[in-house]
Amino acid sequence: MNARQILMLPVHVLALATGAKSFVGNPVIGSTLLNRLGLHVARMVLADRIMAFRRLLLSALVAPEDRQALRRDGFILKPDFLAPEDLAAIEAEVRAMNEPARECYQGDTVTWRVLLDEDTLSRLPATRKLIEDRRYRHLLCYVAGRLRVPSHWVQRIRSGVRAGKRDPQTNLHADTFQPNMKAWLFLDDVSEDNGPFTFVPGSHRMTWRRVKYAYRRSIAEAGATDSYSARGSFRFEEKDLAELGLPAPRAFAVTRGTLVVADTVGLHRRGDSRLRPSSRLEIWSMCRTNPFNPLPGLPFRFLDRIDLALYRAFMSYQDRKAAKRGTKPSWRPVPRR
Ligand SMILES: O=C(O)CCC(=O)C(=O)O
Ligand SMILES: [Fe+2]
Repeated sequence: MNARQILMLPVHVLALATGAKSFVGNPVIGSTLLNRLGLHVARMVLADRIMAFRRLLLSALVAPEDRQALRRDGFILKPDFLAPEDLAAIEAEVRAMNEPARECYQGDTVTWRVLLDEDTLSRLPATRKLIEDRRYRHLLCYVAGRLRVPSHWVQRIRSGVRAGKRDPQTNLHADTFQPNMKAWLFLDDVSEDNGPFTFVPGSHRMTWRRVKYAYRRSIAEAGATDSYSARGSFRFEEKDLAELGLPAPRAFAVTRGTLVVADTVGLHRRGDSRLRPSSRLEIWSMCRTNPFNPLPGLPFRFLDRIDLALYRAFMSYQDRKAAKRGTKPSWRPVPRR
């Protein structure tokens, strides 16, 4: 530990009570000694049990078969989630819209996002109808274990559009140690050829094998492997699946209008795209809460605005930090056309 890390020690210790996950950013989380004593796996198992409790509290939000699907597979799959005319209306307005966006470059892939806040949704009535649809909200809330899911984006992923290494999202990984929610409502048909979302069914479960595997990785992790794993999103090899007793990954080759709501503590990746360039357009949502809070929060929708204002402030702070360094932030602003 250096002097700065010692001064910051109280903050690093407090961060244990949050979703902080970086083995290199936090010397307590990355401590080989503490992880030998079970720190990482203890946080993982506790977060798993707390999410199970929160989902239990919210079980009335969804149908029994949806609860079963999430428990069994780690995702809920809803083909033809929308009526054809609603889907067509969303597509038309999203393809035509001209909103401020942000772009992230990862390897040869560009991810483009428009945040669906109040202001933007006021110009996108069909999309707003989806975001306010109770059936949609309830599915997302249940998987997130939270009474509110404020963050939605229009997202376009284009692969093979710039010189660069392989898209890092195509490596099999778990986003973090804690159960959480991500959702994709696809506005393009997705085939094996344009980078389908790919998930290992059942891999979200904290089985004894997963715990043993995570224990071993947590001891080795502070700086030992790739930078994503070291920052707390473990990358997996296909051969690890046998050790974990898991089946082969399933690629979601789906038609437009399919909704997938998944717990990305499970193992997943973006499939390779054989089409060069390829493009995938979707309404994308995510929700990651404090993993150790046993309660699902408050249902008041006006709080969404506060969450989104904080999010925008955080992004502007990243912009200023990058400007000071003379670099670009990882999510670069893309102004209106
Ligand atoms: O876009 C995808 O198919 C998956 C990307 C991913 O790993 C994620 O969003 O966590
Ligand atoms: Fe991921």
